[in-house]
Amino acid sequence: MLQDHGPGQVGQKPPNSPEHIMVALGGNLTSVAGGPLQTLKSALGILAKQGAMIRATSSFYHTPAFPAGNGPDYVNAAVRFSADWTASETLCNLHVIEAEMGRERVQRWGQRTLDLDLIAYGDLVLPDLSTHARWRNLSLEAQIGQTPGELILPHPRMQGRAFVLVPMADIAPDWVHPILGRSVQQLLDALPQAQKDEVQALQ
Ligand code: PH2
Ligand code: MG
Ligand code: MG
Repeated sequence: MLQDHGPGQVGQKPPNSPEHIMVALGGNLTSVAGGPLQTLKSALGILAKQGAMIRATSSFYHTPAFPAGNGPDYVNAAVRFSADWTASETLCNLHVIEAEMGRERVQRWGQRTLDLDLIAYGDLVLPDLSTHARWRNLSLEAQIGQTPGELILPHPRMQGRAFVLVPMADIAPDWVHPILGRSVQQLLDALPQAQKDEVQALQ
């Protein structure tokens, strides 16, 4: 289900305008706000209070932890907004929300109360094409062992993850990846059906 906020926001801007700041939300532990669903809803409330103009929010989805067996199931969602923030200011504001929800950065890809990943900031590519390609093409093992010290945009793993692309297809199916040249819907269509079937909308 797609929820659009505010009058006249739909269809007036090209799909890759800076209106498209997009964040993936995920959590699989109880936070100060409650269970993961409540945590994600609270995070959206704080984001709006910080000054983000929310354009669309996805449904909330129940997803098995990735890699398989890596802790409790997640709730995942995605949000699209515009804001008077640079990409790095956006990242800082997301970290503030994670901290408010009691997020502790202990283990890479470990369990977490709230994970807010900046997926895209319009068409912006950071830091450059060759660095982006290196992060995008890392093996799964290397991905788990390495954390980039700088902001990489679009998120280097968005194209391979149904728990990111299914919610994104609710909020921006026509957004075109500025490097891969494929829309969110096309990226999602390319994923194995079994992966997509694991992502189930909460009623
Ligand atoms: N996030 C991770 C690692 N694994 N699995 C699911 N289902 N959803 C996530 O958001 C997720 C994950 C690292 O951020
Ligand atoms: Mg993440
Ligand atoms: Mg993260």
